[in-house]
Amino acid sequence: MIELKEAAKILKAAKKIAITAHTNPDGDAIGSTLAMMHALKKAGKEAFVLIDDELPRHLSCLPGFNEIIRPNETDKITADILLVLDTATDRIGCVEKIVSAKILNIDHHVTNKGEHEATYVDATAAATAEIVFDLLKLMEVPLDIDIANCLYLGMATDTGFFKYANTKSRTLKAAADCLEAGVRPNEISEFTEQKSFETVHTMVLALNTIELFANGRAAGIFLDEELTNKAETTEGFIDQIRIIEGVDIAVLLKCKKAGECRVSMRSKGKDVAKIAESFGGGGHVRAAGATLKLPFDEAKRTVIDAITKALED
Ligand SMILES: [Mn+2]
Repeated sequence: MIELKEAAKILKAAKKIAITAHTNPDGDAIGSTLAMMHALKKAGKEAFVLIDDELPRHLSCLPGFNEIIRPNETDKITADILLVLDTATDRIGCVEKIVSAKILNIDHHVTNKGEHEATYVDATAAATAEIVFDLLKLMEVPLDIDIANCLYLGMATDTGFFKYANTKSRTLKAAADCLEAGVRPNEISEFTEQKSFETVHTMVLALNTIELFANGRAAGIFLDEELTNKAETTEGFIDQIRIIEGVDIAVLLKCKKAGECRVSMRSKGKDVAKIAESFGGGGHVRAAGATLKLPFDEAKRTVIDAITKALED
């Protein structure tokens, strides 16, 4: 593990930087990587973003979104540094294999154990974008509107628009600086939270699968393959059930293809990172997820059992 000023030094010394984040990218993953791309270019470096996955359309408002490269497994890329953001290096798909560069890993996931020497993890940061905000200060790269939009979106999406427990005064101060640089919060919200009619309709169908368990202390929505593929995005679905009175853990299970389900959990207190880790996933105390290589019914049973057991402890 290194200090953040060491990370700033490493980046300052590099000329060509490949930037990546986790597959199944969220607002913080895309926001942080694009903010770094803009900042590094501004500092006179060659910088580009590689994401080995489809990109969510609701993030396409971000400046630089169309420059993100989806790499091929057969590509060979060399760079001075591979900057891995918002995840440990195990969730970056083929990027891990095709890029030869020294790794610099910056993350805020408590489950990141720092496999590489140049790893900086701040689990108290609400978002990786919040760490990037500090990093750019150390690198003396001033915020411009592009960087600010990317950082603001990263912080906003990881904090449920500044309402989850990870929202600190430090988060709001960084967000305030982004507003000073010209960010319009209403525009970011309108664009990223906007959903198609079909998606809202699918949300209604998804909410119909709701189940309360663990004596009412947990609620879940469970999307089989058909429902999962109907939904263009499931962003925000879980927020509709985490508000239920008495519910500590809200869970969303989706099954993109047969035998592979993705579970996301949100809690008001219980450590869901621990539950996610028991499935080989990870995350934060109050927001975590994992992929289960199980058929839908079995995955559902496994998730309900694990959450019920955790709430009994
Ligand atoms: Mn994040």
